[in-house]
Amino acid sequence: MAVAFVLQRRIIPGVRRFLAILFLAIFAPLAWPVEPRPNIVWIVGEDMGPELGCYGDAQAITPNMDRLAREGARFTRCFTHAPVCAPSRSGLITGQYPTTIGTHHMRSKLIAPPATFTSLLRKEGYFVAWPGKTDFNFDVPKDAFDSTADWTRKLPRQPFFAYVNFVDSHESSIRMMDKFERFTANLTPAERHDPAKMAVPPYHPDAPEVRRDLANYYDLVTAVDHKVGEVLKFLEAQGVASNTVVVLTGDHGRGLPRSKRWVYESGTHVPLIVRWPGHIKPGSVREDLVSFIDFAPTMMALAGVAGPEMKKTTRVPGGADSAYEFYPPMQGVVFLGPETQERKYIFAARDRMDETYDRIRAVRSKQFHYLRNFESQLPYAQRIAYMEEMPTMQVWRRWNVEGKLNGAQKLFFAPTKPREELYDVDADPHEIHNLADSPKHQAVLKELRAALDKWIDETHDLGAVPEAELIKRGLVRDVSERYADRRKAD
Ligand SMILES: [Ca+2]
Repeated sequence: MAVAFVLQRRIIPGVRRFLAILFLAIFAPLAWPVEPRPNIVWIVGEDMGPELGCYGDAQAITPNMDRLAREGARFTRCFTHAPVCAPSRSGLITGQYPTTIGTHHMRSKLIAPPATFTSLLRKEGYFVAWPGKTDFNFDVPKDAFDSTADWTRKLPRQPFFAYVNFVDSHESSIRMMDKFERFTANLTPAERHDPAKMAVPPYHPDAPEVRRDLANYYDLVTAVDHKVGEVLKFLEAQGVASNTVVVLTGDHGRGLPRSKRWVYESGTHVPLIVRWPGHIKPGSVREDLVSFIDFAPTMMALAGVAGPEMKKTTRVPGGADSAYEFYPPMQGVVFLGPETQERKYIFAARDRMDETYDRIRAVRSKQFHYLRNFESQLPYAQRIAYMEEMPTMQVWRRWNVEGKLNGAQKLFFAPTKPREELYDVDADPHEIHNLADSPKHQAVLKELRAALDKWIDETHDLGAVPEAELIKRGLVRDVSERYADRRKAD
């Protein structure tokens, strides 16, 4: 009796418990499915603005990107915080303004960068694949990526974050015929743009060179579109499209003068399309403001890391002797999922471009764009050797000398800049009618002026600190040698 009692009370329940645990281990995932964390894919068109069919651009031939917009959300007001490659990417990957961390000059070299969001994703178990461009204004930290191999041929293990950057549409391909021909080799005659039919922005001269540059740019965007189609097909063929968030954007506006390198709409406005099956309604349109600075915290939120996690500070090596003992936390807000926060303004900055110094700051609300020229004594049209190679820039200068430019086209060659610029971007999308002195717009001018002052203060904008001082403080390396020849050439 005693043995039977022990069996019944101790051993049998033990076996039952074991069997019950075994049953749960085998069948629980089937009975209560837990949704796996999504894969994330970023597709970036180099120097690609929102000149896409889905953005209402009748000149564009972009069927794959248009389809992606029909299957996801199209964001109408997404902007980079910096209208040029490296400062733009440094903010994308750190979630911090280049003007805060010291990557605001194009180019420069930050000595002790803050954590990249990709390294944080890796800590959360994500596999990070980042083939191609790593133009961050700092050396790639060892913990940033798992792989730099081409993941579009062999899918990484899940969950993954995978990046792809199509350089086809970079400004150099507009003017370098060997590159242009290579990237557009697969375009059909019907996909090629006729220069005679291109719409020329009112600030550029209507010259054959400008029309040719524009047509080439649109051809290159179509070439990017082909590659976007291949990536989407690959995700579908691999059976992961339904659990993959696809984010499509550019790195800043198109590579033409007064677009790339300028904080106007033409330089900062970028496409943003996000497809997230089951979470984003197909064909939806988001009209709220989104900044590139929001991308890093949003990716962390997609990976299931709560917003407050991202608000922790990251210690910087160097301690009290370096410019900052602590880097500030990620500065953006989340724009996808339940933690979404709507922002009131986006901010953008332009500092030294290659060998040429300037300092401009901008703040934009949904309707108005305010620019402050800290170096108003300098003209817009300072020479930047790399930009001077573009046929549009050359003919623009030539027509200026020849007295062939009209009012809007001449603005770029004014000997000085106004201290402030204000544009109603709904009424004046090309930003050629400065409203800073308009009596009717003084309230909005004051509002945006104050918003910019607050941002400069709160984000510890380093723009006022001379680069030599940043070098002395040990924040960045001296890269001036790189541009010495160009200065001499001028
Ligand atoms: Ca770029």
